[in-house]
Amino acid sequence: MSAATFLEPWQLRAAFARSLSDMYGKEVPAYTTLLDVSHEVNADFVAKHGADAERLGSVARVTAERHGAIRVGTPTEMAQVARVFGAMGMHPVGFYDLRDASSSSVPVISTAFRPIERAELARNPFRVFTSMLVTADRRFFTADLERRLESFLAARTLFGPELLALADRAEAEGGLPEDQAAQFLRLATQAFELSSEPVDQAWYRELEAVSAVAADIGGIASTHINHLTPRVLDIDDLYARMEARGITMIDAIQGPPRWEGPDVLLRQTSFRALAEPRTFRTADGEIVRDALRVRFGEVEARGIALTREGRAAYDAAVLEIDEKAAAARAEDPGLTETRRQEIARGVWQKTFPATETGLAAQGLGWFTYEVDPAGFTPEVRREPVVYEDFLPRSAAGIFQSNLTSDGAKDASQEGINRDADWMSGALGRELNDPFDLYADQVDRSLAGAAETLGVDPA
Ligand code: OOG
Ligand code: NI
Repeated sequence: MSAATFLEPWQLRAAFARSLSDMYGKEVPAYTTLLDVSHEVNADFVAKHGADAERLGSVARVTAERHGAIRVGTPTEMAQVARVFGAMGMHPVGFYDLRDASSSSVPVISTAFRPIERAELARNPFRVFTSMLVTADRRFFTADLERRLESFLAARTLFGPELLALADRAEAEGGLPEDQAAQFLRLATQAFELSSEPVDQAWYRELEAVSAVAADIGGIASTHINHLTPRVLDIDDLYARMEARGITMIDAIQGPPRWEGPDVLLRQTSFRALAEPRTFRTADGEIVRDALRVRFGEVEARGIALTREGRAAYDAAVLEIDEKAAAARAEDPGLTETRRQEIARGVWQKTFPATETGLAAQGLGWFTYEVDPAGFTPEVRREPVVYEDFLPRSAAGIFQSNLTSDGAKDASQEGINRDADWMSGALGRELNDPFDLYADQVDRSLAGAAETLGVDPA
């Protein structure tokens, strides 16, 4: 018997990412275009910048890397999805509340399922941004609508018993034999296919009037992958190339501005959701064909992970850019995106040091330390830690920029409290804190380096 007859969680994760990508490429042809352009951008960037280009990940890892986004309706569904991803060595990390993320808001809270160990990330970093509807939030849903949503959601099954049983077995036994792995992957992929079942038109439209995201989640009896996002080494280049191909991108690249210093956190952009044919059942039972714009294409560039101090500086910089842009807009209502970017760059230059050494010295970014014992005197190399997570405000921007309508939010109502503890309870699992994971990675590298050098890490 060969070793391939048993698949470990990372092999399930890698195979699932490929299977999902193949399925999504068939469903959304524009995704394939995005992959082609991403490959071109990465190849050209490496050709131009040589070894430096791969400082934040080898071109092989970056080009194969994806994140997905899915949306579910209830804590029960959330706990089930956690079991499916748990089988693949993907654990919930971080809590995102998108109900209040600046001016754009959507009625969901989210976490990301991803590998958490450095070695596991290196094997395959696939991650999935997972959102769940907050039906109890009165700013979005009346008590009556909440009740009807809850009964609709309670009556559907997103993940069948066979899939969940295989997931539990994989998690308990550290993988699955080949035939069960194949079945697990088939069922898991199927769970995220776009269903061809007719959508109840009146119900979908009623929810859509409140929030298009609520309709996408609670208006249909199944779920689907919303987008799969490739990673690029130069997102500004990608943006320009997509526009040159006639694909209209959203107005801005979300996250930090382009500037001369090191890339931090995450920069993302997307193209507007495409019209996809769907069938609806009308109130008189008639089946009609129509189209929905829900699924879009997104791309991202990842930078250095920031410490808590670095993140606080980032959050303050984002607010300052908002204020400055608002003031500039008050003087000139036609403020261009280019001008806004200039404002952002100005704020960046005074917030962040222009070098990795500066980021490390000021304790703003995370770095690991490896000892290269090859030389006569061992050399300690500093390596940046890549940001593996998401940004709530960018996420809200990505959600919102692709919606056809703003929906209706009743600001006179009180929201309902949802936090990381609540999410952890819903998942029935520990919710990892991203800062703790980065700190742990750094501590381990320091301990390893100290051991190699034979010194006390303190
Ligand atoms: C998720 C939007 C957020 C990201 O990369 O920040 C997101 C969604 O549309 O379901 O994917
Ligand atoms: Ni995304």
